[in-house]
Amino acid sequence: MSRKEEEHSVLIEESPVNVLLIYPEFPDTFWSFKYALRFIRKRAFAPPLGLLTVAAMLPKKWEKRLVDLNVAKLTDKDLAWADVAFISGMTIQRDSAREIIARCKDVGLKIVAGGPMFTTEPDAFDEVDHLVLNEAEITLPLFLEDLANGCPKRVYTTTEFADIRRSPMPLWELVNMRRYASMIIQFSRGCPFNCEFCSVTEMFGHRTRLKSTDQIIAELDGMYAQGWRGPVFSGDDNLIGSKRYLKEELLPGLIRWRRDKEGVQFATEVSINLADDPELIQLMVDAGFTTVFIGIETPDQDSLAECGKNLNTDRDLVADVKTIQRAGLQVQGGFIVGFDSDTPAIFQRQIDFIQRSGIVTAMVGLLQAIPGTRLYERLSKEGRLRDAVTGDNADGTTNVVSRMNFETLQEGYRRIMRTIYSPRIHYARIQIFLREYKLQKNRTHLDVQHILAFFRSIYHLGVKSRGRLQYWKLLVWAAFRRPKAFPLAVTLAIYGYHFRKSFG
Ligand code: B12
Ligand code: SF4
Repeated sequence: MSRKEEEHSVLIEESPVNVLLIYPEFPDTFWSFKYALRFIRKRAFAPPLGLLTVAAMLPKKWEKRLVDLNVAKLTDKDLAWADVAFISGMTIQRDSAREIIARCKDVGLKIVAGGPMFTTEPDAFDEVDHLVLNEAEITLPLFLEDLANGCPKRVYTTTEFADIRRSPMPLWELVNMRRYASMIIQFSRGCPFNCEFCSVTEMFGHRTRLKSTDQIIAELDGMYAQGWRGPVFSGDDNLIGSKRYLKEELLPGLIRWRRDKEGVQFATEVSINLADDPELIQLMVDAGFTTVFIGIETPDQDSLAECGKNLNTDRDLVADVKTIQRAGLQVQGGFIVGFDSDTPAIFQRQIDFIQRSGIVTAMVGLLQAIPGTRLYERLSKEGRLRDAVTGDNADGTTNVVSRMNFETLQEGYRRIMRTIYSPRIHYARIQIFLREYKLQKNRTHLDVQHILAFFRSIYHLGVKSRGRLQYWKLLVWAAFRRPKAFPLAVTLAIYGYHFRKSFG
């Protein structure tokens, strides 16, 4: 047997293989919700769905363990137990992934890696033994087959998109649900639109691929059977890419499923044209959706045209957001500054827009050019790229050589963040939102930790923090004017605390 064959023999053997599925740690970011999660004593937002899905595709007789570094430590014992490590991750988890890879190598563990970061920058990880890239539904069986035949290659990749109706049910049993604030599923992948800066269509295609309703119900049943009664985030690129299927199949299916269930509510990502379809919004609300994230990007028409976000042009975007809020969905928004068409006036316009729309959770970032996007190609031709992207589009960095003076852009960006999350503006925005928002019946699932979170917020926001007076004003206002939305007002106030802390 050659040395190479020997190296792989441990994986080919008929005896069970111990697979350690490792998810790297997120740094402290907008979406980490680190400071907010402490209030409800949770360690992370959601478990790594990619790894749980991959785990379900591995041979049944293989032993599997998940170590999500966002909720647990990777111990030497874990590494000693394992025969092979399967690592996933987004670009933002790069540093932690590198540390994990080094530790695996130190103890001689074979490494198989996949997921968004490895797919976008496969050349950056020489130490990885096998890069199983793109969607594992296509590439993993090829790797497993070659492995069984004793000839696994280093890189597996594809230009095809998987039929996700064949994706297996994620292995929920590997997850300690108590450590997470939310569970996660994925109804669909892909988006029909073509925004210049967006990497979604490059990675997941323009055709919306949906799981079947039965498949989704089975996933939810699995989660529910394991005791989950809280929020469920659906990691869609744009859930409403196929409206007919949603209206005729998925949403009626979810409505039926939720009839005898407690507590489960959904959040997802959609495009602004949801506002044009009151029937669809109502069905989503009836199916248990409470929150949608929408890429608004900018109120500037020229910048929208520049980035090809045609679906957002020539609309009254504030009115659209309010239509969705009035129908019963909270809108979170993504915003970008640094387009070629932007002038220094954009900073105040973004602040005004965010405030008027009552988008309490607004993720604002500098325009970044992600490899593989049309923007990256254009700027590369124009010689306007520098550095590598950090992977966090809300950290105030960019690899784009901007048309606007860079110091002006950075200072303007900081001003937006400082302003919209200052206690006075943020608490006022919560009120603007709650005045519009149609709260659904029985929507709020409160457990002991949520009640304790309220008392913790009194200490941290009402006693210790700057802005305590505004915090008390918000509580009094909510208690008298929107009593049923009181818990939501507290939750949103806690989010603001996280955004202030993580923005520094
Ligand atoms: C849900 C989600 C989130 C959740 C994360 C929940 C969690 N568990 O932590 C939240 C909302 C917190 C989030 C935040 C962010 N996200 Co996000 N997110 C998604 C989304 C919409 C779905 C991810 C998902 O669960 N998919 C379902 C699973 C089944 O798919 P998957 O993870 O890709 O796994 C498949 C393959 O990749 C592969 N695979 C995955 N892992 C492995 C491992 C091995 C060993 C193998 C063989 C295969 C394999 O097989 C799986 C099955 O096909 C994706 C877009 C998308 N459509 O995937 C973006 C996406 C992952 N996010 C992205 C980004 C940039 C971010 C943010 C930095 C900011 C932002 N733009 O939102 C933050 C960073 C997070 C943080 N904490 O700071 C990018 C990542 C790009 C990159 N190169 O890293 C994506 C791809 C969207 C995009 N194109 O812009 N996100
Ligand atoms: S609508 Fe959103 S997901 Fe679709 S291409 Fe544009 S930015 Fe990407």
